[in-house]
Amino acid sequence: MAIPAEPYAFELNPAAAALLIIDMQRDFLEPGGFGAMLGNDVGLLRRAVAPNQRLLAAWRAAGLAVIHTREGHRPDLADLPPAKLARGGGPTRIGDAGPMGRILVGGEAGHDIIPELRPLPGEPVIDKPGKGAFFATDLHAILRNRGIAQLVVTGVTTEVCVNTTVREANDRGYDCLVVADCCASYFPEFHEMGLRMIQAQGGIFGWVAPSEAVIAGLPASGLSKGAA
Ligand code: C5J
Repeated sequence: MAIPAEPYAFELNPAAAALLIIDMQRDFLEPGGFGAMLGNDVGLLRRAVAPNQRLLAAWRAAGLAVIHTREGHRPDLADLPPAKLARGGGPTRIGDAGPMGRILVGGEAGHDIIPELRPLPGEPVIDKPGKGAFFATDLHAILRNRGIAQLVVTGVTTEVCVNTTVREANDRGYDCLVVADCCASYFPEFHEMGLRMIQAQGGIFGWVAPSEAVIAGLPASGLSKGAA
């Protein structure tokens, strides 16, 4: 099915496609989380919640593969590079105690995916220590083992973990379709530029489309049941 997209239509092969939802975590999206403690307006990120819910429901109804990611670190912070810990220079750091537990630490409430997009059993959750979902994770192996060649990518933030992951995926040979209204940033101008960078130069990193175009392009039901 050809999905209208920029810079040109994306040929979706449902049996070889996965929905990859990046870092829709409480620490980034909820008041009291890491993002908010850094002074960001989480309302800007929450704009992507309802579109993600609609796309996820349609994707699941079609029986296609879903993968979620979470950015975070071990409780002992052994996988946290000192440079990442120090970055920002402010008083609030990864591993510090916050209203939702230790910031960006696995097992803490803030590290979890928001309840609106809770993963179902059988949907892999990739825990990643970096911005890209391929760095220091088994995502590439999971995708290859399932015959996935196309990634429909959503999540936060557009210019950081979404863009980094799409670039990593592109270099590994995946075709990426980024869903514009299912991504968001604390900085609207970075969101716009992040999307433009992906589709520039004939789709140098991939394609961009709105969620309604993706939903309209999904098969009626159950094409690849068991693939997720
Ligand atoms: C950030 C992310 N922005 N998921 N993480 O630090 O984009």
